[in-house]
Amino acid sequence: MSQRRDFFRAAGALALGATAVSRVGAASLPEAVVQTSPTTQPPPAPPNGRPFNPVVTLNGWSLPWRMKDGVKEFHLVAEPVVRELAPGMTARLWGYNGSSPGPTIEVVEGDRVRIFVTNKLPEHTTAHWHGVQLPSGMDGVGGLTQPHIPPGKTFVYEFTLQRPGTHMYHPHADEMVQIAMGMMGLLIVHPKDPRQHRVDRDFAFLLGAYDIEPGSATPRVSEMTNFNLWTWNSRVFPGIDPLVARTGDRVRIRVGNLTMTNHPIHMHGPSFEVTGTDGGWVPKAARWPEVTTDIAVGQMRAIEFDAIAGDWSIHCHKSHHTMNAMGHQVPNLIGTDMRGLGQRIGRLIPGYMVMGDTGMAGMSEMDMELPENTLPMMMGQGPFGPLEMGGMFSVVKVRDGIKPGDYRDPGWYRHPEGTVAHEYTGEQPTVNRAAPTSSPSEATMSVRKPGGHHHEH
Ligand SMILES: [Cu+2]
Repeated sequence: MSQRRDFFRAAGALALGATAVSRVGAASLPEAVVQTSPTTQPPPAPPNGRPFNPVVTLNGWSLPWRMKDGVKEFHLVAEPVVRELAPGMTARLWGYNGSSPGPTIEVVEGDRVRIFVTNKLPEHTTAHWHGVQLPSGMDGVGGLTQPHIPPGKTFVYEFTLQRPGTHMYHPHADEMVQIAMGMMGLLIVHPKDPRQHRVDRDFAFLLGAYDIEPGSATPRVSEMTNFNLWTWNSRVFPGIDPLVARTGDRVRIRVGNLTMTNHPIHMHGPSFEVTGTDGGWVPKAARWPEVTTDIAVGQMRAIEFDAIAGDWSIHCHKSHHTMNAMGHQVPNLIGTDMRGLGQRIGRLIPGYMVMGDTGMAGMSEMDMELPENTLPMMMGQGPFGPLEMGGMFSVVKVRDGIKPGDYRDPGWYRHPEGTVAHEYTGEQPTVNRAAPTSSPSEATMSVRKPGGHHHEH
């Protein structure tokens, strides 16, 4: 509290003239670093303070700090941002320091932090430190533990990180609007001993959901269930960077969920273990192997695995969450003859799309006219054809010989000779099958009386 008073007293001294300058300088706000690029920025090793192994925020970045008298000072600015969700679509969101999600804050167990939060939004906000043990008055719940931060004002949060773990920050003020607009970020507390919980690659991202009408750019914040864009760090596939690792690396992926529904995150290839939650690290004896972990609303899961060479899909297993904006209200027309129907409806309702009569796979190959600023429902091109994915999907790309610290996309996996599924070109079997039937009773009949469906004319 005394630091906070000093801060405001010093800030107030700004008008007093030259003699006050040195005091103001000492108490000035740390620089608010801004980053608008959606490209993954692997952070450098910490320049000061306790050593730690930084995380790699997928399509994101970590916030630099200023060390002052042994306290790490960060400056978050809550503000409107423009975020590219994937090439071809940008969204008008709210975030921090130029991006949604905001930058990752990385600290070490035992660190004292002072986090300045400046509000450049049109309405009041707060910053809540999700899962962090701190004095109640630093918990950031507007109205309950502090007054809201009015537009144009800066508040200071100061506390000591008592245990290592993966946490999130988000407003606890008009949450329905502010979280739906993209206000969230990661807060990683590294262990005091960097050898503890050590991995070779440590990725982190937050699950998000938006409802953006095709052709518009601002989310509809009143939406409760019917979201149409499912994001990782406010990106959708193919805008989500791959998670790159070297064969044999121990890899951790930390995933936090700030959407309004659960997401079963599934990874192909090696099995993994859940090693951490918002509450801390899972004791070794309590871990079990998994290939899917369900992440409920407000939860965080850290998973770990030993990387095996290949291109391994990682995605939400709710199939509507691996699609982009056009996935709603499409009637199921499998088995329907709809030749020309799409064009005819399209003349009446521009941008209308009908589901294919054999499924939807054909959609990703169609060159359709879309409204401005939206994405095809399924997209992405792989080495063998269209990937037919969107939303919460990426690829864990594991290769031999990738250097530590190298996170660049290594391209598609070169499969060893003879290890790719391929067309069967041998002899075809000559089995006589019963003709397809349309109801169980007919099927029963055809079994009883083979050839009974043969009609003579
Ligand atoms: Cu999902």
